[in-house]
Amino acid sequence: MKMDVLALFPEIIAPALQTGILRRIQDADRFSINVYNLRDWATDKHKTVDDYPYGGGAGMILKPEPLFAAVAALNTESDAQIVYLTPQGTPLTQSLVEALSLESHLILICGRYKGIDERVRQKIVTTEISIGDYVLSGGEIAALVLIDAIGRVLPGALGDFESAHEDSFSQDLLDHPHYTRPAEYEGMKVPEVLLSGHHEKIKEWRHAEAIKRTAQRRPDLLQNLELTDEELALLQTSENKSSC
Ligand code: 9D3
Repeated sequence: MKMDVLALFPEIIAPALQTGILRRIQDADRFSINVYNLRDWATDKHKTVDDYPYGGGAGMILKPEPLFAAVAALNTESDAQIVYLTPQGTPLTQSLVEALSLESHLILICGRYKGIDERVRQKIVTTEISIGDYVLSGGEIAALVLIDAIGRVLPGALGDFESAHEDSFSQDLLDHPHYTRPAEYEGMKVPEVLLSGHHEKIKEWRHAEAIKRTAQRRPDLLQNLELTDEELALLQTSENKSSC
């Protein structure tokens, strides 16, 4: 996967690329990413990248020329998906992350101010993505979210332990509770089953906790799943409806 990022504040993005999984997959040549300052494609002596909106109103708009020039310079094979991060985009999901991770070349455009000139969207943007219904001050942090999510699903990103650990159904559920030593902390005990060494029982307990927690906090996630009778029975007991 090759990725190019166009931003007015590249310094928000660059340091995060030198940490953890993102650093590892770049070192392993699984992922090649470069972050560019859109100002590098401004043509006047003041390096202007924005201008006033036609029709008036507050806020500035990113000019078309630097964006067209930057994408032309970076999309040399003409095979890149051009992704614009915008509150008006398709909400980001794990399946969209997985689909994008199969692309060979992504060019991310991070907006600032009121956004970009509409003609850039019409002519060169192929995909518009939002990371959720809240207001950020620009696209850089949204791009970082997308980069991080894509990076960790690329081949070789997760160690054997991490990838083997995920069993088939746990992917669509919230996590079960986790504990580490000590077995008792200030009177709070780790559930007995986890200390038992009984792997089948532990697996069942974790699955049950994941189902209950998902029902409690994110019932919308269960709508898409076909629950077994045993799983449905877990959700009937009244204690799950109030506590947790
Ligand atoms: C308050 C101004 N908004 C009027 C409807 C427009 C607006 C423009 C630009 C709001 C935020 C932004 C900057 N945000 C992004 O560039 C952005 C974003 C976001 O704010 N939320 C979720 N996903 C994304 S992706 C890019």
